[in-house]
Amino acid sequence: MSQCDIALVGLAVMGENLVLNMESRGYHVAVFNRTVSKVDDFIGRHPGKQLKGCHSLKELVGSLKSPRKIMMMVKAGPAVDDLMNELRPLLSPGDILIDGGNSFFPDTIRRTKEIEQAGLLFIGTGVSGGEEGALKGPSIMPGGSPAAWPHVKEIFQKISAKVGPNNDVPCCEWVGNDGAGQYVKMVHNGIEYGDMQLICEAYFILKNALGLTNEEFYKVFDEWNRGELESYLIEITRDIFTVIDPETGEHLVDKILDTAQQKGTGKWMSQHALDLGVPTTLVTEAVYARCLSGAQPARVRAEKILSGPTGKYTGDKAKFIEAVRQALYASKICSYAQGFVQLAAAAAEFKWELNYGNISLLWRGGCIIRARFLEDIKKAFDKNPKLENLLLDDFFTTAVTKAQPSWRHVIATAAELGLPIPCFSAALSYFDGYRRGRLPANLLQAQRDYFGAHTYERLDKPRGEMFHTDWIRARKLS
Ligand code: NBP
Repeated sequence: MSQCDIALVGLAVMGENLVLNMESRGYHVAVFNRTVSKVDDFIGRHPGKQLKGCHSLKELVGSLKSPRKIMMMVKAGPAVDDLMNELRPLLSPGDILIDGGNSFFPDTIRRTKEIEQAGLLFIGTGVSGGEEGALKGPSIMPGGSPAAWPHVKEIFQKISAKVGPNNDVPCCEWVGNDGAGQYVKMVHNGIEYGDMQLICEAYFILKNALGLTNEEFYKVFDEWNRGELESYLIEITRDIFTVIDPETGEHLVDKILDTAQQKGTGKWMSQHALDLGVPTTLVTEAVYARCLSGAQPARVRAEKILSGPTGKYTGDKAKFIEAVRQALYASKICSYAQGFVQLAAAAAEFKWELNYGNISLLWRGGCIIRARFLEDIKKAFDKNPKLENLLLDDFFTTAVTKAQPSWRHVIATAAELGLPIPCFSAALSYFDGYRRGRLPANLLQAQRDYFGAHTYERLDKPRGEMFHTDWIRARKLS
């Protein structure tokens, strides 16, 4: 019976929840898992649903309407290629293979090409929102073979998160060719690293400079979540401060080892920023902050040897909390500005036609970085689709200008009190560097030319005309 609308392979946490989401929107879904016992277990746990449990890939493929749509939700990496190799001989021209895992975008570029050469269509899609998002409505960022999109558009948009005044605008739109969807998901994850680290730095300053209690943190984050910082991450951070450890009766957050783990998508974004030659400094600092947190035993040893300031902030408490809020907002704007600059550089490199307003809308709901201010980003790109940098949009120029005194005060105070805030500082350095028409690279070019005859351009001559000086002969020693 060829009646199922779509198939899904990989019944782990994401796959199971996506299947249930699709089924709840009226789709007949065929499912398969490498460990076949999990198929029967899953079907057994969900009686009466429009699901078809299959015990082989052949059975799965045979149960689908044409063109067949098969979504793979398996561990990113070689598992995807192995599964594709098993599926390919079972498929017919025009059938669509969809990889919904966190695949590295060069793999998606390669797979799109391979699959298209075999006469099939490929989609590599970012899916964000974790377990709950997968079930109730994730943010979906599809890219790959454009001809595949009309066949999956309805299903994807129906299962995705919705935003807008009537809650009917799907957080799912076609992103672009081959690896574009996975790239946008990677940038989403990198920005997520930056957002999380910025929130942690705000927490660290307020905890150490003012000595806020967890009850006070709840109120601060609750307040922040009512304004321009309103977002999923601020909301869950607020709620974390309410949780009590049943074992000790104390706040759970204070019992957690300060060593952050990572799965690598933030690192991928930073690595590719370096390849592209764009300064995505906040995400990179956020990755490094996790690395330094991981060196916890070394930090505990160093703490006994290296001294520094230990004082508290002595000024007005409420005003300082507001200053930290503004510093967080301005830094977050810089982080997103960097993310969109990287997207534009990648689009130029891979010849993707990205719609930046749509991308900000994809992140508006369902995903981890969902936030009110993505609406403002969408407006900025709708106003000017070729906007060079978010900081140059009137709304954001005004926002950072307004926040500037507080932003500088917070960073100066943190430096004086010896509190590390790498992402706040990176944001301000980026802002100050970007707004300067003249930077010290004139001296750097002189150094390069001095030791390596690398030549330099001159301010007073046409760009591209190169000069060299014999610095040893020319120097004047007093
Ligand atoms: P996992 O990433 O833990 O993968 C487990 C699934 O992959 C199981 O169904 C497993 O089958 C299957 N699998 C493996 Br491992 N090797 C296979 C192979 N060679 N052939 C066929 N199947 C194979 O699952 P997940 O956490 O649900 O994530 C799925 C994808 O979604 C990943 O790429 C992940 O990065 C991405 N993602 C996850 C989240 C999240 O919150 N967890 C969020 C967004 C995206 P088995 O049962 O036989 O071992």
